[in-house]
Amino acid sequence: MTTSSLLDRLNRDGFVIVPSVLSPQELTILHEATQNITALARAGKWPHVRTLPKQFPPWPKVKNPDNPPTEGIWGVQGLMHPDLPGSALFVRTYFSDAVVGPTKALLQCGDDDLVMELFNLLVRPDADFSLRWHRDDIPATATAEEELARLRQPAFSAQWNLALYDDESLVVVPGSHARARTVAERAAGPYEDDVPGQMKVTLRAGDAVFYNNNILHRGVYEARKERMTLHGSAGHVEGSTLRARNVLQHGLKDWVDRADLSALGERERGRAEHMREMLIKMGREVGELGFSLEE
Ligand SMILES: O=C(O)CCC(=O)C(=O)O
Repeated sequence: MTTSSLLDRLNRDGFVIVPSVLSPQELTILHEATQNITALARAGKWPHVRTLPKQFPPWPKVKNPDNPPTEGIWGVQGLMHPDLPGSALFVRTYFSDAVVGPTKALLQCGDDDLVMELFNLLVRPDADFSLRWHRDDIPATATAEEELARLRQPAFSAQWNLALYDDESLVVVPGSHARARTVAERAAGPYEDDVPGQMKVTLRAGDAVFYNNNILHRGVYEARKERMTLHGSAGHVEGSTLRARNVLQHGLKDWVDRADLSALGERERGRAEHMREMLIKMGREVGELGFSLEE
C-alpha cells in the first residue's frame, strides 16, 4: 500500500491494516519470546502486568511467585524494560523499519520527529473478559463539544497492534475518531454488543493494525483463544504535551533511561537513541499528570 493510501484509510476509518509486517521466521522467534515472558508474568515473576479485572492504568505491581495475580492477567507491560528477560528482541522489533516505516508514513515525518512511546503485550486473559467502549484519552463523561475539541487536534501518535497469532479481539466503530458520539453511542451500555456500525478488526498472524486511539473501541477476549499481540505506539515531537499523560501513565519514566539499545544496528540505534531522548525530554518537561481514564 502506498504512503498516501495508508494515510487516507487512517483518516477515513480511524484504522488501517498493514498485512504481513512479520515473516514466518520472525513470528516463530517472537512466539517463543512472548510465551516465555507471559509464563513469567502469570507466575507472578514479572511485576508489570495488566491484572484482571482492571481495564485502565494504573495496574498494581505484582511480584510474588507465592501469590501470583489472583484473577490473572491480560497484558505484560514494559517489553523494552531492561530487566525483562529477552527485552533485546522487543527493542529490535519496536525500532525496526517494519514498524517505524508505516509510523512515519502515517505521521508524515522522518526519524528525527519521532518520540519513543509504549510497547506492551496483550495476552489471552485467564477468564473471559472485555473492556468497555472507550476512547483512550477522552473520558466517557466528555460533552460532544469536548470530544470534538480533542478529536479535531492532530493525533500526533501512531498506535498499533501487531498480532503474533490470529486476533480479532479489537472492536471499533469505523469513522468515530472524527466525530462526537451519536445519540445511540451515548445511550449504549458500556459493554453493548451491538453498537451500530461496530466491527471486529480481523488480523492474521503477522498483520498489524495502526489506529487512532481515540476511535470508539473496546476489547473482547476469550480465555481459551491464544492471544499474543504486540501493542505499541510512537509519537510526533510536536504533540508531546498532548501525548504526555497517555504515555507516561504506563510508568516508563522509571526505566527508560536504562533500556538497552546495544543490540540494534547502527541506523536503528541512532533512531532509537533520538526517540528515547525525546521521551525523556517530554517526561522532564511535563512532570506528573495522573491518568487518562477512570475505571
Ligand atoms: O485489546 C486491544 O486490542 C485493545 C486494548 C485497549 O483498548 C486499551 O488498552 O485501551
